[in-house]
Amino acid sequence: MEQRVVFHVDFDYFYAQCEELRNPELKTKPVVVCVFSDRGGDSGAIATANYVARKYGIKSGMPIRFAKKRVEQVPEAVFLPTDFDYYADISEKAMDVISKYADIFEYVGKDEAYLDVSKRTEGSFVSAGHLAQQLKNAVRNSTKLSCTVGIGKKTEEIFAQMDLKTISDLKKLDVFTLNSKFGRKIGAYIYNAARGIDDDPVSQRQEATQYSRITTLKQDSIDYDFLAKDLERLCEDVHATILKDNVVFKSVGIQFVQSDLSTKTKSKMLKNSTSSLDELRKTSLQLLHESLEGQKMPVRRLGVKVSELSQVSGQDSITRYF
Ligand code: DCP
Ligand code: MG
Ligand code: MG
Repeated sequence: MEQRVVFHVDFDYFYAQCEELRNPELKTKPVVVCVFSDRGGDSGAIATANYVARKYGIKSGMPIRFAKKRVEQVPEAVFLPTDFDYYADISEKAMDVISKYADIFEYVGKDEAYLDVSKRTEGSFVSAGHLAQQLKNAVRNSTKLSCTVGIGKKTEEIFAQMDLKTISDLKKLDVFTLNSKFGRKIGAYIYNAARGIDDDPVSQRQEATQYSRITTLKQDSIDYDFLAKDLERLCEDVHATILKDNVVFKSVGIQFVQSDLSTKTKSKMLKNSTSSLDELRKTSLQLLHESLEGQKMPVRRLGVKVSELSQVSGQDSITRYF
């Protein structure tokens, strides 16, 4: 097999960096971007934080209340709500630039992509290094964003701390040690990659395979009528996307995140594919009814999902409009 060179590109502290872009004064302050839940107050979690805030131990996924505690003594710390449309705009511009540097471009998410550059670098890591630098410059010039290409600075620092210089040093470590340093996902990846096991091809992403919506309830509950109200709203939301993307679905599912944060799901396959809101609503409510039988633990978050999708082409079915 010819030498493959694949870049992993990831924007640095993405949402927080976007916030700094439109308000450069933030740069020297701890900036924390929060996903406030529908419950009001400080209920919710941290989406991300800039590196100044991370020095205080603030990180993604942390409850907002904990993060505020960490910077109690830092009056200039800034807590902002997410602005997804704005981040999506910036991401789109940057991804446009980045994709020009790839033979094959795989979009992973708003702040992440894989680029197969084997052809244009002729498998040379030296020319890949130059290409990576050009890519970073181009992204910075067009959007002012900074990004990381390759394994990244933080991983490099951990490798240095562990006195790891070569792949054969890395190979001497067992997967548990790696997991404890890098977390399970990255630990396992490094363990395999050090052994040359990573043949995942870079490929353009497929169309969506499911649509889902989830919401945090105003209060934990096992009351059918209370849950049904939110569920109907979620169905309408999902349905709007289905119409926009012109797809039909054959499977409907609902999801509970219970008060102890454990998850419960239930789904149903329909006889025929459909895009009918009525059918979506009816099936979800039936699933809700069945799921609540014998349910003891209150539900904290409620979700709905449609899958087994197909694209509608040509003539629309009459049910599409109901
Ligand atoms: N994100 C989120 N909730 C999480 C993790 C991430 O909402 N638990 C969002 C906010 C991040 C974005 O996704 O800005 C990208 O995630 P990354 O894991 O790439 O994290 P960052 O880009 O924020 O930081 P880094 O510089 O470590 O890549
Ligand atoms: Mg990132
Ligand atoms: Mg990322």
